[in-house]
Amino acid sequence: MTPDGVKSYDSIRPQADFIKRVVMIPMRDGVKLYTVVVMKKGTKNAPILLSRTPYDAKGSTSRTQSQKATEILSVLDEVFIEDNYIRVYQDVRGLHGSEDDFIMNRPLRGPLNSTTTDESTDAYDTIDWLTKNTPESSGKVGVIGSSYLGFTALMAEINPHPALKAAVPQSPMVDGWMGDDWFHYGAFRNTNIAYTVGVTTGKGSGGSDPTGVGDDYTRYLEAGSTGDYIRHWGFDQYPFLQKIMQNAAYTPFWSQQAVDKWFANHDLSVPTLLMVSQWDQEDSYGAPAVYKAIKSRNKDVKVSLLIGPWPHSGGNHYGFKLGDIAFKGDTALEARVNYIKPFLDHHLKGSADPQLPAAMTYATGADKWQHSTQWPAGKPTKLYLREGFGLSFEAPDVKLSANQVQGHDDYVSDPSKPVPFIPRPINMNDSSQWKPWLVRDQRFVSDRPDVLVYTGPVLDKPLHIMGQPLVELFAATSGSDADWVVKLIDVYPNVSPEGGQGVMTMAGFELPIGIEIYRGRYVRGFDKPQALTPNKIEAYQFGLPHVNHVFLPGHRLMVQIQSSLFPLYDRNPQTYVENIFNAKASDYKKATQSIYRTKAAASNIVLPVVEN
Ligand code: PG9
Repeated sequence: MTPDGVKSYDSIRPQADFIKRVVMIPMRDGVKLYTVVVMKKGTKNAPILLSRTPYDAKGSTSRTQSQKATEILSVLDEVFIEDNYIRVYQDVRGLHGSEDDFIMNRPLRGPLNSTTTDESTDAYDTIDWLTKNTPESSGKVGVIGSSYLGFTALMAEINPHPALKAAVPQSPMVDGWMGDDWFHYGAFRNTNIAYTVGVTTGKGSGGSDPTGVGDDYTRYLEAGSTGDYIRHWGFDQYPFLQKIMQNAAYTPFWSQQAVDKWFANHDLSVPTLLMVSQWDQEDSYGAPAVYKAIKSRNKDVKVSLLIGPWPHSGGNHYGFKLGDIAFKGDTALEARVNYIKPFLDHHLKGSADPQLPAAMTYATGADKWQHSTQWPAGKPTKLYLREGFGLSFEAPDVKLSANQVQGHDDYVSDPSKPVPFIPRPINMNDSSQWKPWLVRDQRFVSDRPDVLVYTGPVLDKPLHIMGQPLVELFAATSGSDADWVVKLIDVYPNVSPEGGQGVMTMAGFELPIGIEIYRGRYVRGFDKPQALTPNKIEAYQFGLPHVNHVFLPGHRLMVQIQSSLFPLYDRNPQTYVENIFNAKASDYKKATQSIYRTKAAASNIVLPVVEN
């Protein structure tokens, strides 16, 4: 009998082109994990491709009620299942069909986990069992998966089972405070409240948060602080949300579970292809951070980074377009066929070595894949904010006048009217709003008085960047805390080549190439929040997401600066309070923000420019 109470899936689907087995795999502590094994009939001497998921192994292997393997599995799986791979999905400990309790991003055994198991031991035990109990297997295993599954793929590489021969962690959750799901540089991401409630309710089948409907902008604003929102709906009973509220700063709770720190201190033994999406609205931080950690330990280790023009996990779906941006072909299929599969075929089946370069990235704007021997590939080049709301590669020569009137641009940030991250009404659970938000035309906020807009001249030749743009912002606030949001934008020419209504969207389009937020209180250290001195200039430095983009002739560079991105990120009260989750209504105050562009305080973005 399978755990689902049927004798065998093979016996109930005699016409199917696949075999499906459901097994409960025992872990070292006796806990059994629900696992679905799928392969085409006739598969033999085949590698196993494993994904360990919080998103329902049963659902992941029954996309439709079809009798064809390609139709019950995901789009990602097609190229593998058609070519003699065994595909395995397993529910992580505590979710769906698996036994025990669920711990979000279960940390490795150690200070944060006093049990005898973690995701790395569960991967080990699973691989051990699968290789011994799957007669069709060749004994070689690869792990793959995006996001939470990317996290479990990375965990499998920690003290790996000898049969694990290759890993493809895609947009893995690596450091949830620094820049993956939970916070970005200290600003909390409200989207995750609903996620946490959904994933941890009813062993993962609890659905979304029961908070009613309506514009999220209004719902979160009316609630007060994010802590008030969480308490109002009773979500403070969820252990992970409690942990989040207790660990608003970069405490050991976050630093000790950051997966890149493990890779910075241990040798990599499993061939690894890391992936991230250029417009990854959930986990833009993790893959490049792990790549950097591995290379900083040993620059000769063969590890590759693949960046595609997708939203989060987009490499596992169709990659023809994102929002209003269209690409030349199915960029996601191209990545699977040209890079991921040859990489896995080599390590799992002994096929020819595709000799993947250090980085394979899709140049948006130029619409082509490019190979680089190092990442970042561009040369750091400062793009300065200039007087008259201009941008230039020439540094400003302005001195701050004695009365401080010259040399800065100001705006008033009012926490009672935060800048929306997408046009209202907002429903963060609506994937049609959520997935493309990072490529949303920014004209919907360009005219707000609390958004500063700096624009460069019309380009007469292409400007190509490959790497991570770095923000160096010299700014002051009249308050005692502040958030700084910086957006690097590609402004399309204000022409509509075909003239008609239908193509007007792209005339003057303001395409974000990177958007990031930084919570000012951490300027002296992420573990050392402190009140800002009103009107004192501070230097804020932080990275935008990694990109490969060509700004085409006729286009212009733009930088926008603002102090909120609501309700995706919680509001900064702009008055220093110890823990923003507990800010009171009276703490939320307007503040005047000043962005400096003088010789001594020359705000800029360091662009990784490639000379073509
Ligand atoms: N990035 C995912 C996630 C979202 C929110 C919280 C935790 C994880 C994921 O897609 O798995």
